[in-house]
Amino acid sequence: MENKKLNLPLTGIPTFCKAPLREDWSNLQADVAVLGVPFDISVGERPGARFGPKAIREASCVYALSGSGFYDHEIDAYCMEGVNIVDCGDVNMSHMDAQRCLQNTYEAALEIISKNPKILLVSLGGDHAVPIPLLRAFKGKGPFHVVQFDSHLDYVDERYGIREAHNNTMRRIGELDYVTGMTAIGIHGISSTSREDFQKARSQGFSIIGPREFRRLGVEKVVAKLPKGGRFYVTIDIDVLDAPWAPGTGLPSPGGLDFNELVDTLRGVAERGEVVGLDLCEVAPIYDPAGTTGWVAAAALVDFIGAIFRERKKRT
Ligand SMILES: [Mn+2]
Repeated sequence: MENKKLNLPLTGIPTFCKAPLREDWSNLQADVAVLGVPFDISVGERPGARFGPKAIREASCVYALSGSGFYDHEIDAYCMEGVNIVDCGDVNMSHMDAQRCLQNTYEAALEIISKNPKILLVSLGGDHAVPIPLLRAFKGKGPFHVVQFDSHLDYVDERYGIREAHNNTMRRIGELDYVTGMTAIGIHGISSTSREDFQKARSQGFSIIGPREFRRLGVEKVVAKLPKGGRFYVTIDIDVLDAPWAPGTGLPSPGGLDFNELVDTLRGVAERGEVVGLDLCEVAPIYDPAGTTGWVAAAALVDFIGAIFRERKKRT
């Protein structure tokens, strides 16, 4: 009897897409480095996003890579064909010290992208404060435009003396001199960000598109608002999706985008320019007994990574 190990989704160690685990980041020799950031100390409401990386990785095992990718008949292409992924494991979390966790996140991201300059860093949050240290680590990768998919604008400057929580993210990112512009897509519902902060964001050139405007324009015209041939960092807060799509999150948000709207826009971003990095945050599986949110997040990431490398191939 043949004793070859079957690489089935339900067997083995659940790394992202069952990619090899690499704990030595000095020479990764891959296209994509996946990094988990199980941090959820910055939320003011419901924690649980620390379990996000595990939930996304577990769901992603259904996309265990064989090298040939996955056929998508609607675009007649193999998603992820030839894309070489490694899973770098998780950032060290010191559960008594939020600042140290964010510092560790910065150092981990910096180590991966400085030692592997061509690699695409894909980070799995964690709450949405995680992009603050991530984007600081991208200082050598600028200039670029940040595209945010989110229900909330996360543009609060300071509240109760707190400046680096998950509702301060875009404010802090906008302060980086190598971030040349920002576009927020899907912002909806009653927000934690005030009218004054929305006005301030717009006055600083932050383009904000809610779901109603998104649907009025359609994906193509939304994408056309991004700089053509630009370089993009993409941050996805899973609560950009309508609440039934992503119940496993701290602040489920009715009135959001549906899955195809998110994925089609991500494909559009990949087509529009060069994606230099991305993260997906706020998956909190403890609120989602059906486990759907991790699956939705994994599917969106696999589709987006596939689109990025498909477009890169077309450009070369
Ligand atoms: Mn957010």
